[in-house]
Amino acid sequence: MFQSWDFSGIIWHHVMLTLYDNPFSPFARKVRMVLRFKGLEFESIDALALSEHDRLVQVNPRAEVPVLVDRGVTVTDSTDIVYYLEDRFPTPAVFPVEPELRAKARRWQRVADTLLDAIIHDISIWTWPTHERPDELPEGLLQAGREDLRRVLTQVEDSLDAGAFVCGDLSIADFALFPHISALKPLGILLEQTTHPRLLHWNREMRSQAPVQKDLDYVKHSAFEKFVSGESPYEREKIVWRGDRIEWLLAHGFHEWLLAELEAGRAVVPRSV
Ligand SMILES: N[C@@H](CCC(=O)N[C@@H](CS)C(=O)NCC(=O)O)C(=O)O
Repeated sequence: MFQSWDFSGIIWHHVMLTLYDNPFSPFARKVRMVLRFKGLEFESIDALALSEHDRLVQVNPRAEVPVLVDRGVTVTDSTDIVYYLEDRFPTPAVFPVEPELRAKARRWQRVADTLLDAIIHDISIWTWPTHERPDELPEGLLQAGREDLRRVLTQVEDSLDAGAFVCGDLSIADFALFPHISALKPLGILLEQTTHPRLLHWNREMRSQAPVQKDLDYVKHSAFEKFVSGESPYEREKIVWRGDRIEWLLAHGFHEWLLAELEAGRAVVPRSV
């Protein structure tokens, strides 16, 4: 590894990092923002493209992105990847130093990854440009999602009392939350100045950060490339349902809908080993 400086003053580490990636995955987006925040260059493979499936299974039998490969070390799961990157490239850090703030950052990463992701995934599949759904949203699902989202967003609003970012300085909590918060508007869930002034301010601050800006551009450019100017390279019918996303459906009584999806072969679960 060697280091160099560009004119912006950022130290760039030249290492061979490969990210099994996908432009639209919130977990991959979190990892990409952390990589860029740390000034790391990486090679990206859109591993959810059907043509890359076999390569993805070789590094992750669950066939999920993101996966990071660094000098023959393979790390799966976005949170494990973030821990690995923090250990290997400690500065700039994405975890706060104080134990209390570290616990807060870890909690928000978990809430973003397991709860916000589940709600947004489960209510949005009918809007995906990849899948042509034969059915309509089951009655009550969108409302249940909106209610739970309101509750979580109020908690984020309350936790933004210390400054512009969730844990004071920009941290993993912000990078984990951002992909989900930025998915709300397309779902018609708007943050209001009267109820969520701090979140709106946070959203603006986040969008002005270089790693976030760069990722938003990448997502936008990829959406055009994959869905407008070319033919979608992704799966069109099946949806892979992992634990948290199933749990949220079951918690709201949509087991019959899920069963019908499983029976129709449209719902599948990840391979466990
Ligand atoms: N816990 C995992 C979850 C990763 C995950 O759910 N990835 C989804 C994309 S958002 C995936 O690869 N799904 C497989 C598929 O859609 O084929 C992490 O944090 O990395």
